[in-house]
Amino acid sequence: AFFPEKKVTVIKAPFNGGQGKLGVEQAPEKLIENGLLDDIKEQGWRYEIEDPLMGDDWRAMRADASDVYGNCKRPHMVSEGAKKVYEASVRARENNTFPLTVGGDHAIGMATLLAFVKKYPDGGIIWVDAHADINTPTTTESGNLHGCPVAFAMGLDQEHWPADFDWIKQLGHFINPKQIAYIGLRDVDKGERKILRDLGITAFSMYHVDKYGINTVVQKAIKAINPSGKAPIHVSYDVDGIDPQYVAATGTPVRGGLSLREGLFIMEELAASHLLAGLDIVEVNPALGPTKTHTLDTVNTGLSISRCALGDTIL
Ligand code: NNH
Ligand code: MN
Ligand code: MN
Ligand code: MN
Repeated sequence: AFFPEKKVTVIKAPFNGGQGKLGVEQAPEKLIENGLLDDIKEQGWRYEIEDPLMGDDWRAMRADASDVYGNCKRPHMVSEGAKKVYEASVRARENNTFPLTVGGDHAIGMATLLAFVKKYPDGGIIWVDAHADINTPTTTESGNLHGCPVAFAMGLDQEHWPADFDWIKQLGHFINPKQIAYIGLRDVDKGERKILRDLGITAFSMYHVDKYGINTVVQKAIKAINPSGKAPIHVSYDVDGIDPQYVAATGTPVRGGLSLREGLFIMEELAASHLLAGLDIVEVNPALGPTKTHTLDTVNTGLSISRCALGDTIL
């Protein structure tokens, strides 16, 4: 077992610099308010909390209009936030606790992935998302760095990185295109499609979920990233992978997504495999629900993802 002590490190990442909409930074508190920590305890895990972004003036950083590099918006802010989440994530890995990182926007995914492969160079990664988040500073159309974390973690297009990201180059490791698989894609930019094709990255779009069913898709994804069947698996879960009918309170909803059950099945199956070794839950934005009910549904979906990850099957 990867976590003999059954201890979770909840890494709060109330970060919003990777995209344009305020409110996503409220998610860690909202999830905790609605029972995240009680759930963890009830499922037989102990926990500790890390709050690596505490104490910095993120509002001032966000307001700094000079923080632009080419197309990229707020590279300094994103780099600072990601570095702090990376360090907290490395500490959790060193202590062999289960890192549950709660965003915030998905820019912090570069941090959790890099900490994961530092500990487990041959680990597998599943990225659940409507989007591929593999834009580079060159391909990004929006300039939002939450659309780029996989490219940074893979070391793509380094010649065009803002200098703020030198710390990633200096780590001396990146993730390998063979060690990641996507589930849930349905809004992939042109430049991203080319990268996915050129690098031969395993990607299951909603078309594949419809065609094969979610069970087969999860089995295929596990096999692709973990041919030995023994490697640990980290999941970076953007809640917008699930359909907006269940997850309306998120910054870039895309229709035609995973059903709530399909979205939870992914985590149930990985928990049952005993290979799951870390989870990010990102892009819950409590400020964006059209009604309070929508916001609560979204928060509850985040909580369900966490419970499925840490639990065994019901029977
Ligand atoms: N691909 C778009 C971009 O790079 C959208 C990214 N938005 C996300 N990603 N929510 O998960 O801006
Ligand atoms: Mn997304
Ligand atoms: Mn994402
Ligand atoms: Mn079991």
